[in-house]
Amino acid sequence: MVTSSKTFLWGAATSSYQIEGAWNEDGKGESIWDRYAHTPGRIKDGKTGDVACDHYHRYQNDVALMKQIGLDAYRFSIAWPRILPEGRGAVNQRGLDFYNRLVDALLANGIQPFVTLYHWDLPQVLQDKGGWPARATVEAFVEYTDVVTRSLGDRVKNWITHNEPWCASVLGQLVGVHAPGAQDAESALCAAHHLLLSHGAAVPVIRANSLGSEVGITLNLIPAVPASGSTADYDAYRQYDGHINRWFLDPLYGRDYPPDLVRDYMRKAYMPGGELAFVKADDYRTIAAPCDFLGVNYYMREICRSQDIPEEENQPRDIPVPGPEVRTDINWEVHPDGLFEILYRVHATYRPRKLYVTENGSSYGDAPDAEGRVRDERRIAYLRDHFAAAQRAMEQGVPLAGYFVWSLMDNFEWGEGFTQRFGIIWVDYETQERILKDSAHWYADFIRTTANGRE
Ligand code: GCO
Repeated sequence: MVTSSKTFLWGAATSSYQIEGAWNEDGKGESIWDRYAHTPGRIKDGKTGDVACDHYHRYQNDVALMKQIGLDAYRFSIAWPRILPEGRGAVNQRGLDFYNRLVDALLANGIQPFVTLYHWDLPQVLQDKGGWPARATVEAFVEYTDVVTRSLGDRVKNWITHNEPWCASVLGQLVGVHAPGAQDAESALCAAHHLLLSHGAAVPVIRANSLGSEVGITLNLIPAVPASGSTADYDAYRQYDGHINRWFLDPLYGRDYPPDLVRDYMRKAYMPGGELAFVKADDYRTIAAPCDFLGVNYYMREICRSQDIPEEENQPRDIPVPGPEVRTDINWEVHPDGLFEILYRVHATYRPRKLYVTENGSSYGDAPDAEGRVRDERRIAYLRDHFAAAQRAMEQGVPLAGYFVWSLMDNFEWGEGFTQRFGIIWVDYETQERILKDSAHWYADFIRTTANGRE
């Protein structure tokens, strides 16, 4: 498998709360993830991101490891409460300084920074004023974006406004398994709308402050299939696909919210104040601001089975339940074809100018052996097969421009704490020692030889 384009970027991704630590240093304010992780019972292993990978203090060493792997690009996120501890207003220069140093270190090593502005660590003070369900948070995000892009915009040329607004709204406000841990469908829909709106409102600010830069948003997209040809399973599929994919893709590409889902949500009384009452004049136009790329995070497919009728009346089941042998340690099915499917579908339906796989990777717990080597063959196979699926999509005309492996290093996996290891670099959380896993060596070789024909 050879990716022919000379400009294709091979990278790795992380996010601020998952790796930085230094949760209350140098003037940083509290984030909703600090508050959530500090609340007993929220995180599986009872741990927090207070220290995590201590990347805040070890970034130079981490950039050197990226260089050793030969990464073209590195995707990371900025912790809003480091920059604006009060959410708005006074700027904390020491917070900006950290990201300036990081960006300079990356550029000095020939690594392009891809900056995510929001990977879920909202300042707690803004949560106290209503968080994403409150429309005022949109303005706050635009202010924060302005501060960050004025400071870094001369050197950072790739900006991602939001990471996975579905997770930030649905997991955070409806299911309650992410910060802030609310369980309220009405506020989840408002939060989703304000995340999208703040994306669109931020786009022109980024363009003005960071000349010649490219701007996009990252969605977690899940290709779904009905488990059978039954009408009930098709409807389960329609709802799932609508809820995860179309609810976000449609408005970003100028289509308003999908009417079938609006009907479902009205029926379930999820619409605060009546049908789409949270959508104000011009919101759709703002959300659909033309972007340069779409970031796709791909981890799994979903096989949709209706819960509405008894199993015995809903047969045959055409797609079997995938067995444990094809699952990673977090119990997600390994299904590389799904990456091809979702990239192709997004390209065919929405025509983004350019796409990046902004995250793809696997959780496998392989630990260092007696020689200190981490033999994570399953991760190598996972990456090889997903790279091949992306390659097939490109052969079908999908304008894919880069691929970011999740993750550069093992880190704090949200509600799972440190129980899941997604990294191509092993992290010993006691000593902060890093070890390049076999997958990192394989990736380094791949980038040097196969990819881009660089040798
Ligand atoms: C997400 C986030 C990452 C996760 C990764 C593995 O997709 O949920 O962007 O922060 O760690 O996806 O779950």
